[in-house]
This record gives sequence, C-alpha cells and structure tokens, in this order.
Amino acid sequence: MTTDKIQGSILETVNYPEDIRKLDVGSLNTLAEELRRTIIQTVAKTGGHLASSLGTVELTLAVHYVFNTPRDKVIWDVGHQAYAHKILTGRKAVFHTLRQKDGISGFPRREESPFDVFTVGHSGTSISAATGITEARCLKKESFKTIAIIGDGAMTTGMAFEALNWAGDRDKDLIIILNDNEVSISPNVGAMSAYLNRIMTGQTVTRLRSELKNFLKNIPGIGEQMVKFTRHIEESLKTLIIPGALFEELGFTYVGPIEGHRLDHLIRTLENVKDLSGPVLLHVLTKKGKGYKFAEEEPLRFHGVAPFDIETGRPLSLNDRPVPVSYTKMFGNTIIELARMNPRICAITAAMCDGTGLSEFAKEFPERFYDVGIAEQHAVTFAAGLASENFVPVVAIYSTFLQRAYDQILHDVSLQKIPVVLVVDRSGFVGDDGPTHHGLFDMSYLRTIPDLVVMAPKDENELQHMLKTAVESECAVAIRYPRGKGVGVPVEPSPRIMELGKGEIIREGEDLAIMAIGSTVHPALEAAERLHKENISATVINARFVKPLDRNLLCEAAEKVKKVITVEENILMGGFGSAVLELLQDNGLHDCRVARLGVRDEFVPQAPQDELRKIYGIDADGIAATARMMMRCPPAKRK
Ligand SMILES: Cc1ncc(C[n+]2csc(CCOP(=O)(O)OP(=O)(O)O)c2C)c(N)n1
Repeated sequence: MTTDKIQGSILETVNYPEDIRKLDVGSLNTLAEELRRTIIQTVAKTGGHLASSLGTVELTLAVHYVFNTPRDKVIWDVGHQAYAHKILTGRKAVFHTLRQKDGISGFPRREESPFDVFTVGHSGTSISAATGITEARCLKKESFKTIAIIGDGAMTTGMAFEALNWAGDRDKDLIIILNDNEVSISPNVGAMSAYLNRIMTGQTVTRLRSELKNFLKNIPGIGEQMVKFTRHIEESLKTLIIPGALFEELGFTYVGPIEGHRLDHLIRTLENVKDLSGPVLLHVLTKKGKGYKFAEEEPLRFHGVAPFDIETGRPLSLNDRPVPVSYTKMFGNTIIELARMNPRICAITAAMCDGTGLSEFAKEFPERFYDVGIAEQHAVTFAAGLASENFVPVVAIYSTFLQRAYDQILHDVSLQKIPVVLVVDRSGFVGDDGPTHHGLFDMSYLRTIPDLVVMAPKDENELQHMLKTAVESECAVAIRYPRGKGVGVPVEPSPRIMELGKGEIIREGEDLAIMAIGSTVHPALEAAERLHKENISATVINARFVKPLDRNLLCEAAEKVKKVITVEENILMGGFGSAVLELLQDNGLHDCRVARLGVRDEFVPQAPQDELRKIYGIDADGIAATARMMMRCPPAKRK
C-alpha cells in the first residue's frame, strides 16, 4: 500500500494531543473535518470500523483537549471507534497501515502507544478496567483522572452492569462517557437501550408533565387535590421523568444528554465534569457514520466494511469470479431448512444477527428468533432454559466471544446434559482484526467439557450435515467453522445425519498418516497429492470430531504407518493434536512419531488468513514440508 500524505492544513501540524490544546474551537472544528476525511480515505482502502469511528471524532478531540492525556487515562470500550484517537496520538504517519500485516491495530493496544491505556476488542470491559485503574490511583495516592468511553451497545453487557454496580458503591472519582448512537452492530435490543431512548425523549415527558399539572389545577373543585395526587405518584415515576435517574440511583452523578458533535458544548461540559467528585456518567448523543453520507444512511453496513469506493459507497470487488458460498451463509440457509421441518428449532444471537448469518431466519421465524444483545453468557444459559423445555436452541456466536460463556457451557449446559447446539463461527484465523478476534482457542476449551460433542466440518457441504446431526442428536454439540468462503465443493441438495464420533479416511497411504480437522482437511489432501508425486504415500483422515475422537479409525491408521501428522487451525495446547497424542498414548501406541501442526503458545497478530496459515505451516506447503521432514526421520524407538 502506498503511503498517503495526511491531507489538511491543521492536521499537518498536529501529532499529539498537546498540539490540539493550542487550537481555538474554530480550528478544532476544521480539524474534525480533516480527521473525518483521513479516516474515510484510509478505511476505503484498508477496510475497518468506519461508522463507529466517524461518530466519535468530536468526542475524541474534546477529551484529548480537556484532559491531560496520557497522564489522565482514557479507556475505550471495544476500541473500534478509536481511529481519531490513533491519529491524534502519534500514529498519523502510520495510519495508512491500519489493520495490515505489521501495521497498526484496528483497536487500542497497550504495546502500540502509552495513550492506549488498555488493550480492547471485546465489548464491555472499559468500566471494569477504569475502576481498577481508579483504585490503583488511590492506592498510589496519585491524582490523574480516569475516563471510560463506552457505547450504548457495550453498556448492555453483563460486565458493564457489574462494573457500574461496583463503581457506584466505591464512590471514587471516575468519569464514564456513554457514547449513545442508539445502535450497535445490529439495532440495539433490551431494556437498557429502551431506557436510554426514554432519556432522550425525557424533555418531552417533562413538558407534558407540567402541561398536565396546569390543566389539572384549572379543574374547579378537585384540581388541587389531583395535583397533590400526581406529586405523590411522581416519586414512583421518577425513573421515567428525571433523565438518568437509574444511574443516579446507582450512585453516579448523571450529566446529559448532550449533543456529541458540538465541540464548544462538549468542551465546556467536560471542563465542568472534570472537577466533579465521585463517579460521574456523562451521556453524549452521537450519530454513527457522522459526516459520510452512505455511513449515516446505513450505519450497520458501515460498522465494519471491506475496502469500498468513496464516491458510491460500494464495496470494491476484487474480481468478478463467482465465490463459493461462505460457511456463515451455509449455516444460515441450512438452519432455515431445518426449522421449516422442525418447529422446535430456535435461533439465538448475541447482537450479531447478520454476522452469524441469521438475518433470513429472523425474517422467516420472528417468533423463534432471539437477539439477546451483547450477552454471550446469557445467550447460552437462556438457550439451556429453552432446551430444558424441549426446544432445540441453536446459539450462533463467534469463537472469540464464546470464550465469555465457558462456565455457562459447562455448568448450565453440559453438567445438566441439556442439548444445546453451539454454532461457533469465525473459528481459526480471522485476519485483520487480529489477536482479540482470532478464534484459536475453542477446540481446546470445548474439548475439556464432559459430554459435549465438538465437531468441525471439512467444507461447507459437511457443515450442513453436521448441523442436521446436531439438532437431531439430543446431546450438547458445538460445531466450529472458519470465517469466510467455503472450499467450493458441490453442495448436496439436503442435509443428512452423520454418525457421532465417526471420522473418515479420504485417502489411503503407506508411509504416514495426516490427521486433519475442519479447515485443514482440504490442504492436507492437497499436500498428499503433492507428496504422491515425490513417492511419499500419505493417508489423509478427516477426523470430523475433536470429541469424541474416532478411536478405532485413528489408532488403526497410526498403528499401520507409525508416523502421524496432526493439523488444526487452533492452538496446539490442548487442541486436536493433543487429543490424538493422548489417544495414542492411552492405547499403547508408544512407538508412533507424532508431529503436531497448529498455533504455538502465543497470540497471533493481524494478517490475512492465508498468510497466517502459511506462517503457522498448516497450509498444503507446510503440511508437505513436515511430511518430507518426517520421512527423513526413523520411527520413534521403544525404550
Ligand atoms: C463480547 C463481544 N461480543 C460481540 C462483539 C462484537 N461487537 C463489536 S462492536 C459491537 C457493537 C458495539 O456497540 P456500541 O458499543 O454501541 O458501539 P458503536 O459501534 O455503536 O459505536 C459488537 C456487538 C464484541 N466486540 N465483543
């Protein structure tokens, strides 16, 4: 990518927040426009979280203008709205590398800058982190300010509620800025969102209340009495009438709601809020996508976008060749087909209706579709409740976010032998979003849970069969599959039930066995074809199940060739390869040599998926190279 010069006369003079503190409000307004232009031009090339970052430009400027960052600590929630923050805090010159391999992250990262106080990516962490930093400040007897900036979507997470509950009680100086744009990735759901909405319309309520009082007073005879009565019930209506009463009741000083694109207002309010003591909640109203017509019109499409044409807002398609159906789409189509035949099937998403492929299901079966908000833990236990009443809940959550619900899967699903279907999308490498978003842990964390079946399809066709198998299986099942397009195999007209715990040999060989799972099966097959030309004959096994493993199939194959390669798009520790090693050991196959391919014990940086597969040696090249190396080694000797 070429290095674009950051355009704009004021932005050219700004590198750090201290530079903006010298500017007047007029210049800050010009700077806001220049920032917007830079963000749009960059994201049009790199892709990224455009709409959220456009909505926070003025807020970011005002916060860095008023507070003495980085001494004062600003903690972003999710962090996808922090592009202006990155540009203003020393990363202007490298902003064009946003989300690229070896470039800057799309989220605040502690190792990237002292202005990135906390590494983020998952929703709802900011208030908890801010309370910790606040307590540390008190222990150290220091005097900096702590400011958490959280969206109205993230405010609905369990963690945010837990942290509000705690912070209100601790009564320490802490500022929470609620960046309310009324949406998250999908339209917001839940009572908190409805409550915030009522606050915004609160002024109307207050006006209506005084008009009602005047009207009652003027009724001869009973008017005064009725006014007294309304005063009496006013206390109980307080939460409806006083904006922010819920936060006040929790121990916060509530300020707002204020307009989030007026820099003069924002700066004045922040100056005042800065000196308030105790926990403060400042409610700021912003517009997602602000300043770019297409993003304002379609904030959800522009939440996270691939490279696009600025003039038309349309995605830049790289070529016109037909692409295979994505795993997500395959899941979305299959669940509709299954739900048409089985009225007990329900679908659940945690604020990712579109991302998990459930939009069409939601339209066709609105009464059986549940968006529970950004609440993965609740999603899983809610599903367990449905299943305990004989429904068949299918919970679709990205692998990285399902990490939140480990205990719910263990305690509320498996322990009770409740048949919930977990659909684990975006497993493996996700690409540009990087380490907060890769789904590299699920095979390891899921296979430790008793009675949970864990499977991974080798391609989009097998996914439909696995989904059918899962909804018919009457046990708890997790199906994990990768982000993006399928392999491009022919798709059978309808899904069928597979035998639980049965893998398949897809190629027979004499020299070694490649045991693969999920996205690594087709590369393993390709590697075997190449090896064949070099006179190395490899068996290729599609394990299908991480749990239960197909004991007979795997042990017999290992026994025959004594050289085994396991391949997985998951961390090595505790994953599929570990499971195979345990199996061979437990079955007395001590003389097998085993090489495990997967992700070593580290967090994986951002880079395109295929590049990461190459780096970690789980593509056809890497598998073939390991096989060649193995063929040069004699089999392991029994001691
Ligand atoms: C635990 C978790 N679940 C899901 C997501 C995916 N996600 C990223 S941003 C987002 C919406 C956040 O909405 P909000 O906080 O209102 O920010 P906005 O984008 O509207 O500015 C969601 C659901 C996530 N980051 N973390």
